[in-house]
Amino acid sequence: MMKNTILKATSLLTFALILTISCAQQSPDRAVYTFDPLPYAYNALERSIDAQTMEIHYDRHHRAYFNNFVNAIKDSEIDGLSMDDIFAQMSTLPVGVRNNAGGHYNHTLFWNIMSPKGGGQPQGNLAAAINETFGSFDEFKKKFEAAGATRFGSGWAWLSLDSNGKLFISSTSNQDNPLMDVVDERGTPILGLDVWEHAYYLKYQNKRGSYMAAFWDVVDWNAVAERYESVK
Ligand code: MN3
Repeated sequence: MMKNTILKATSLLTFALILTISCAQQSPDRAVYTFDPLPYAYNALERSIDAQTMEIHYDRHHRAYFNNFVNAIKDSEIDGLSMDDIFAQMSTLPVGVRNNAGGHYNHTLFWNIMSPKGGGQPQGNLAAAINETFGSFDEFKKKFEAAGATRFGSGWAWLSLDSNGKLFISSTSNQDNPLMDVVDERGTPILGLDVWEHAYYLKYQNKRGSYMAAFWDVVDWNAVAERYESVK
């Protein structure tokens, strides 16, 4: 009788332990990956980026990166981690994850730092930090455009904050970004420009410089400043 009770108690305890472990593995704040709607119409940035390019870029290129990313990590150990945590261990992951995780994150950032109400100049703390780091807004733009122009082949130009909260400009190849542990200059990007030919070829053909110059007319400096304040 006594033995039976102990056995019952033991199996109840084992059951409770298994339940606890399986609950812990499915953490309630598990990150969810989403392919968010474009925050404006395809033709909203027409003065710099034509509607057909926007549609193909968002609905085909970005959507493919997103789908491939989700499929590549499905049921793996990193499924559910935040993008930041995935980028921090990029060097240990397959190249397919690197390209598609980067492709998804980079494009999401890109859409959200542009707006039909964009253009002009940054204000406040961000403007002060840009002036202090690069000398002036015009000098900053020159250096940023140079980073995009000298990126051979496909990649991105970035304005990021390093771990000391200091601004820096860099460029990365393919779909890499400054959050990845595989890049030389690491930080948190607050502004990014896609310099892949698919981002500009229909309107600008091979004139990457003209595309980069036109980009400033649609940069949403309020959105960039918000990112700056939240990272700083
Ligand atoms: Mn792209």
